[in-house]
Amino acid sequence: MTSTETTAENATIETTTNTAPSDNADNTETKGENTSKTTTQTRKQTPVHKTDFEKDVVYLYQFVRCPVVPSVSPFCLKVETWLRMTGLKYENVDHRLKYKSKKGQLPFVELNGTEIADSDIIIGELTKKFEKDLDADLSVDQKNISHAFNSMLNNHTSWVMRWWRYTHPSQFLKTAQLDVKQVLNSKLPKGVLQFFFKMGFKSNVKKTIGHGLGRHSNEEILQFGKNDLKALSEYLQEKPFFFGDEPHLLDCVAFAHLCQFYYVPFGDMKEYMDTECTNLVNFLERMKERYWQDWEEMTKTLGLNTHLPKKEQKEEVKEEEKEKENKETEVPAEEIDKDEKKDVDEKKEEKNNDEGTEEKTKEESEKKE
Ligand SMILES: N[C@@H](CCC(=O)N[C@@H](CS)C(=O)NCC(=O)O)C(=O)O
Repeated sequence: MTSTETTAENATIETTTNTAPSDNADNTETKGENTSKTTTQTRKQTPVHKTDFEKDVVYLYQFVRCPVVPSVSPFCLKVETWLRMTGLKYENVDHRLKYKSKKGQLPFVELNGTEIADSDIIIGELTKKFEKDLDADLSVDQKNISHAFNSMLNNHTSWVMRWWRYTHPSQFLKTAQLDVKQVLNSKLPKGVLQFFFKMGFKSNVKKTIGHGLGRHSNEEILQFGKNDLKALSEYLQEKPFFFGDEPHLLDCVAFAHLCQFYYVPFGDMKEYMDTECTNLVNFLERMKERYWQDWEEMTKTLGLNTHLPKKEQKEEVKEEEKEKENKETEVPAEEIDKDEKKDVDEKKEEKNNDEGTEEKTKEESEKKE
């Protein structure tokens, strides 16, 4: 999911993000100890959003929570799972989709006044800085297998899921039980926001065509996804984790992506996992038990920091209450279904004429701007 995809107020977001000047890490290294006065003075110069940071605490910027999975972004879920696996101290920043990284995406983190963007780069940098290599005990062969599976998950498997979400935005909203007002952090009526959300998602269909995956038939794409699941399932066998009794980086990455297939199901993916890859389903449960004990609480309250002691969550709860007060008219389910039918018809059109699609989506995003 992207900020471009999810926000009707994208222009504001771009502006907010881009006002931060370029890297100034040395300058900010000591700001954690600053008084609030100094913090205010330096805010304009700092390249980070969190100016009153605590030294060596990782501040994670990601999407809002969702009632069926902690994040509908596998990349955000990957970073947060990794932070939990390594036991590093971290906090989610409740930025209400205001920020993207300087590379234009989520997730990103801030550490000691410096931004680190991209899930793989975040994990790589934090691994070095805190000496938390989850794969330290793996053989060279195992590391290469891990690399190959990770690349598959990040660059192929995830596109199957993206393709489905982009081509079925209303169904995605319904399955993920997302409250579009909360996701977009807007007071506009829900119907208007759903419209923007759908347009944003649909404008991304062209990305799947650019990737190559989106050029295939629905059946072929779903089969590609199943082939990836099967490969993972056959490699996992009856082991608790991919490389034996203890989890490694691949377990983290696989968990983040498989959650999207199983808990925000699309096509017949969930049924496929339940019948053909039951070991993957058990693996998800195992990971949840070990690292996501607050899963129920977080998906119910949508709290970003349920891993922190209750006192530290207080401010966030207040924000959520304010948000609830702002809730407005719901769009009836039938409306969503009607829209979805339209989506499917439009998808058929898109498939028949790639160039036409690209023109159309370009016009849509121009209109949005
Ligand atoms: N390679 C990036 C991928 C992250 C990514 O695709 N993030 C999406 C959300 S799931 C995003 O923010 N996209 C914004 C965009 O592409 O404009 C990573 O591993 O962090």
